Amino acid sequence: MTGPWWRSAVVYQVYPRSFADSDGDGVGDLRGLIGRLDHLERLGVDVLWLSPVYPSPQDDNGYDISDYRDVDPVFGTLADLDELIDGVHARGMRIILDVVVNHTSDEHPWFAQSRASSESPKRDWYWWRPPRAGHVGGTPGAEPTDWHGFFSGPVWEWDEASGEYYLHLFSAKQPDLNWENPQVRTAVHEMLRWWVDRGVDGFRLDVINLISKAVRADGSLPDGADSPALAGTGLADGSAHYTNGPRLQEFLGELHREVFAGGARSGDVLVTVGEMPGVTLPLARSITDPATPQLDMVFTFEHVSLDHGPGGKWDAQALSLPALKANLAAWQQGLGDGWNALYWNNHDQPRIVSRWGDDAPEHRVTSAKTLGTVLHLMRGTPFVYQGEELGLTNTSWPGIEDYRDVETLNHYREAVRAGADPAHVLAAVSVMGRDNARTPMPWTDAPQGGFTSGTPWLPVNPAYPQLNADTGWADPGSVLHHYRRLIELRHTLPVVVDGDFELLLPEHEQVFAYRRTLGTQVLTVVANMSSTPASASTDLGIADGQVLLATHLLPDASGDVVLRPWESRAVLSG
Ligand code: ISL
Repeated sequence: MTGPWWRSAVVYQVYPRSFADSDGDGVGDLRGLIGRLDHLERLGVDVLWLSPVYPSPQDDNGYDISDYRDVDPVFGTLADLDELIDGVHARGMRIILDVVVNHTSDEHPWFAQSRASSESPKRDWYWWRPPRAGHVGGTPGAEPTDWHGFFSGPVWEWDEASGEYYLHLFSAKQPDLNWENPQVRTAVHEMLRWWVDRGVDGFRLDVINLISKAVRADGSLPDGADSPALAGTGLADGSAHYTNGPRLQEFLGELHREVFAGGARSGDVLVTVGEMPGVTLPLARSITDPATPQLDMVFTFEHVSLDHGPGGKWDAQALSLPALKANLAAWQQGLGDGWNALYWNNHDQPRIVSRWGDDAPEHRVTSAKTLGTVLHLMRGTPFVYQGEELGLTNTSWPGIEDYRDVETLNHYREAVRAGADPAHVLAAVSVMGRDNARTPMPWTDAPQGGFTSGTPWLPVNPAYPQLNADTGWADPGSVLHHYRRLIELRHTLPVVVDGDFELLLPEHEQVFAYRRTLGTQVLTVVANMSSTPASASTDLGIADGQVLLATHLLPDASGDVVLRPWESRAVLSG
């Protein structure tokens, strides 16, 4: 197989708060994770992506960092993290850290110094702006721009003491760093090199396409555009002014030169993946083009936005399979020399088996397997999010008081204040809320799924007595073993890594089919993505091939393709 090691790798994301708790405080930790590395090794993944464990007030579960060079006591110590890095390496795997450098916590010393006075040498490390002309600071409408934040409400927080506002695209406890200031960039480079020296193999960079803001020559920022999703909030969509901004590629190129080009301590190349809400395909192609080194991969949000309605994320609608196929195929074929990051799930997305599969008892296992097959046999590096390999489902609770996620809680408050029916908002939250992804990992059928001996910070999925890692390992027909085989196929079959991609049956409403070709090797994937039987009149040429993986025992039928609900097959010929 050609190219750097990460082209044939599979990444496994651990959200440490929900992975494994070693000390009974109900929150997962590093020692818990160290004790579960066998699970990852057995699954066959190559890379562990660790969501943030740095010191943090935990306003956004660690995506609000108050010290970039230590570990929060809730997760353990720096020595535990060193041990994790060694433990991962000893198993022949690698580890990448999640770094959040678009913003810090408001409790980071940088921000404390910046806030201390308008004369502070660090004042300009963040975005401080006076009230809108003619308005009194701290009153509604006085914000420097009318942008709506990712976590509801305005993106500006009034600071009475210094008489200015600071910018926070996320929660008020996550002030945005000012990347225009070269000192900020140097500080970020130094911090990242410090982690490389400690032995990490790369980074996942949080919302990294938001770091360049469209600031005018006079220092002002433009107002946003009207959006139906924001009706009733009095705020506008400012994303055009902070997404994929004018200096983004310059900053990324500099990051590459200053940090990534140096490689890992092991002497190997590092791997980098940038989270990029709102990234376009041409931009992703340019960012991941090895000829102009910036990042190795980016996470697109296009496919996971296809079920958003006119009201946005909280207005979910049915997925159109032809639209999903068209989008994924465009990314498969449109990245040029760049490389895809393939994902269905992470800690921000609802569980895929509940979202686009069917989590009813008769379809959960097959739909989870089929979704896995379709994703893993495409071109790119697949990312598995903890629990996805078990076919873990969404969970919902009766009242808003049971939810923990800052995005969900803020949205609920804002929507209800604007007049929405609380039951309706709660229903939307149960479908799309981020806590769906954050219920603790069920390991065994013991109380709390073996996640903790105490009370978990978020309830365990009630299905845990049957749906857990132990039962998965014990059953050769489980989703877990299916994922293990998919990962093995990537490691053993060059066509999975390097093959060209061709979408078949683009208009079919139920069937997702594609062909990968490398020389004479042809891999065909055919999947019924629905809960009813599907047939395709076309001969897909799979009758004579070798079946590599199938959700069902093969039917007696020969050439014609008739698929049972959620049936899928991967067939190799040539
Ligand atoms: O979750 C989302 C869907 O509404 C996104 O808006 C999400 O906030 C966005 O993808 C950015 O995510 C990343 O940065 C956030 C953090 O809360 C997320 O967990 C992280 O993945 C702020 O750091």
